[in-house]
Amino acid sequence: MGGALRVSLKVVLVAVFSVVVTLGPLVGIDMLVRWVAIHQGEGQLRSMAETMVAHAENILDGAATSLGILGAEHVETCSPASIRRIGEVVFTRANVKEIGLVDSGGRMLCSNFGPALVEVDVSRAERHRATVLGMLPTRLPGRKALAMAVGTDGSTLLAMIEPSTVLLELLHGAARESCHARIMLGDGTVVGVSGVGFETMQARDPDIMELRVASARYPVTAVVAAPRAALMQPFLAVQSYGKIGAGGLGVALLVIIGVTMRRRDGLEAEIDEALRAGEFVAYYQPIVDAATGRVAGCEALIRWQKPGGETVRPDLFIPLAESSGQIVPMTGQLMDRVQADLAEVVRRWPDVYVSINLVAEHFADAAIVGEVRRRFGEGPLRGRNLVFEITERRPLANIAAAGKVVAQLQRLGARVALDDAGTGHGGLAYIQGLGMDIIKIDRMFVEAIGTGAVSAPIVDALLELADQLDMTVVAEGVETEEQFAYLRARGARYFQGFLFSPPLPAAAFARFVGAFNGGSAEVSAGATRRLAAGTTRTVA
Ligand code: G
Ligand code: G
Ligand code: MN
Repeated sequence: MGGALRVSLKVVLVAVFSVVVTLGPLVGIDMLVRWVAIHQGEGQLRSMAETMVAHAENILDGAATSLGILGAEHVETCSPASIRRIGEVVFTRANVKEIGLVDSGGRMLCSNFGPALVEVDVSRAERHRATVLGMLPTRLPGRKALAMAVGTDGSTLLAMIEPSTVLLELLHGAARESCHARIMLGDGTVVGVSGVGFETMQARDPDIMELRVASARYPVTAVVAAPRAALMQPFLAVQSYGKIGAGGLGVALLVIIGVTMRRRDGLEAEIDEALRAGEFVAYYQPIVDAATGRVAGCEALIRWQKPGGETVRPDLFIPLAESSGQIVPMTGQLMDRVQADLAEVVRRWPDVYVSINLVAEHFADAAIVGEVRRRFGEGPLRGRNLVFEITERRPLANIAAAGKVVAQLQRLGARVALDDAGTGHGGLAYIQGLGMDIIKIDRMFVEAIGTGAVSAPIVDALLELADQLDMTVVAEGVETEEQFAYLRARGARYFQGFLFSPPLPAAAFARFVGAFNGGSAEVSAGATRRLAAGTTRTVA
């Protein structure tokens, strides 16, 4: 039941994860493009409104200047001379159409056009500090002007400005049909509009962005508004390409993750199946003793023997088995095999040992000690026929705990070897903290022998170290006579490598031992000759 629960939880997690992986980039790119478009649009609207306000201030400044000129000249009656003078000043200013004299009640009395014809009441206009602004009627029926007075105390001068000139036209092309801009007074009175009316625009699409910029000097505000959809318009292409890209990316990610997980899951399940079917077998690579010319032992190397006859090498499944924890039952089966495969060999040659690879997980607790005792307590293989290898390629979580496991294995008569010595960082710490018996020099360093260099300093250093610590050395990956001679000359005694033999199936290994250690006549003549030659060379 717990298993079923775990499976369905996994399915849910995978589903959620898939949705996130596929939709994540899509939503992300959409939000990003929208964000850029909105910010860019907002910036555009703001700069339009600022420009419009600056323009309106400019026009109002011009009118104020004209009023200032007349005020300085004390033009404050409706005399023919005053009216002529007003006419001259109006003529020089493009946007100001009329300047009139207003009485203390706020009514226009006369202007450059003569006596006032319509009732223009400044008190209906808006007062802002010293400035009065308002949309007031003109002498043309139905036409209003932006009226401006400065400092009205008592009778004063009033400038009538053509409102269309206050509004700077900034909407062009398609924007004229979809956007809205206006200049208005502080009380909301509209001076001029460009583009479509605000209500019209809002009726079409209520999702609108609006920006207002108010003048600091006059009661004038510019309003610019646009539908958000119109702001997105220039980004639609970017957005759709982005969506296609992001969608593709999401799907590709999902496929990659899916394939990897399936392959992993698949391989994990396959390994389970193979464990049940007993498809993991051991090959044995001889380790020879150059001092005696005999086989001292071997390393058990796991192979996956598939029913079809195919043999899979450990690099393809050991790493996964390690991370999935399957390495523990796998090593258990390997130990069962070893006991069965080598029983006969050990009966005839009781000193032959087998080296078994363990991983960090085995050294985390004492379970492995029980497993070894159970399998090797009765014989024929016993503790003294065993070596356990721990690689320094991958770190041990807890050296102190591992040291206890090592000590317990040693109490059963087994020895412990540092595998791949020199390739990792932990080597010396392992030797010191774990109390190892054997150093296996990695084939990487053995390979360096005789490739032009006169000496192989790491090999020399490892041999020296082993000598000082009274540890046994096994040289791995010995392939050439030259390597063998070099190592022999420096006191190495035990050798493993293709020069002597590749890993062999159990029966072939048994014959190999027979050939070297006496008994069988079936001899690997080459290997014997090589070993003998190496021995004599150093003895001589
Ligand atoms: O034999 P071969 O060169 O294919 O081995 C490749 C690697 O697999 C070697 O590093 C060897 O140590 C590792 N290996 C082989 N058999 C076992 C095993 O039974 N257990 C573990 N943990 N590693 C093994
Ligand atoms: O990492 P470990 O020492 O457990 O791995 C030993 C592996 O090295 C064996 O699986 C074997 O296939 C491989 N091997 C053994 N002898 C030689 C050799 O002489 N040359 C090469 N290239 N590989 C070897
Ligand atoms: Mn090994």
